[in-house]
Amino acid sequence: MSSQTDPRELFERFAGNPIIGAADFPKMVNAVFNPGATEFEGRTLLLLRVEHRTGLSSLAVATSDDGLTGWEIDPVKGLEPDPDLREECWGIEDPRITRIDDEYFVVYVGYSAYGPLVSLAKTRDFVQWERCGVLQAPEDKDAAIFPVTFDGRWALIHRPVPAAAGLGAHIWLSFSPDLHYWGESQMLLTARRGGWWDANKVGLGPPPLLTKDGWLICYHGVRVTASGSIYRLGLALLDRDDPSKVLARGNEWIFGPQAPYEQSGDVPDVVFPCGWILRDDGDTLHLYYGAADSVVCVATASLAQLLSHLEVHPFPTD
Ligand code: M1P
Repeated sequence: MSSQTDPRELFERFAGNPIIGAADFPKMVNAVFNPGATEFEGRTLLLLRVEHRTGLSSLAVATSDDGLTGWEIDPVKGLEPDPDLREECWGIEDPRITRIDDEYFVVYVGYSAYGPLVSLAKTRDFVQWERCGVLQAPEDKDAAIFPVTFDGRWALIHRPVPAAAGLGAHIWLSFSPDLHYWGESQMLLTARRGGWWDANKVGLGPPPLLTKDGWLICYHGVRVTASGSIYRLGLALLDRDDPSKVLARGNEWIFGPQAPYEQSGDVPDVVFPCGWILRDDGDTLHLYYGAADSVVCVATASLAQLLSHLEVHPFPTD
């Protein structure tokens, strides 16, 4: 079985991809993709976006001992949209999990009748959930909180979309004293312009990862072409103590749709990660992503190599 990976790439696709698909569910569903990821009770836990045959999504849980094989869909754990909440009347999508001690802070997209928005729910067991409400009004998505506070303020990365066309969709940073009231909003990473691979639209992938060099960010950039959009991934680095300072940003994408399961599906040419896990050796990074808005996949990289890549790829001005 080929891993479909160019040996010069930083990420190596798992040869057993896709690791989870619609056929793994006892009930008929349309697609499974864009998983959040964490470690839970000694296993790898993925919080999967399950798109039902209504078109609306909910979140389900799958676990594995090694994070690669033997995935088991949990019949009980997960999060359903609350039918009484207008903020998620069209489903819930694309969860990012931040673990703080024994609590899991899940920032997800609520698909409201007024557009996609950013909501938070907390859990300790993925069965009982405490909904904490809307963090950012529509249109906003691709969000996650940092696992630490900065001068007593929580920090949220998110991606609002301006109402006016042509202004681009950029990654922002906001702060909160209490996870409820958000402000001090500022631009963090702009979508580039013109011919760049990440021109016009970018969005956060997994939650930021603290490394020896600062917070590592993986984001998606969207290139619009004559035959549709291409979703690829890039890297940036933020200051450890002040995440509003961008220390580095790669010029080149570091992962893009190449395998057949990424190039064809409900939305072709999409790789869309919402979770990653740094393994116990401190270097092996497992990136969990949705492929073509249809299936769940994993790719592996060396954290040291990702950081070296950022060292030799200067932050461009434009
Ligand atoms: O279809 C690709 C992705 O499109 C949207 O992402 P974004 O708004 O960041 O471009 C989301 O609907 C996402 O779920 C989807 O995978």
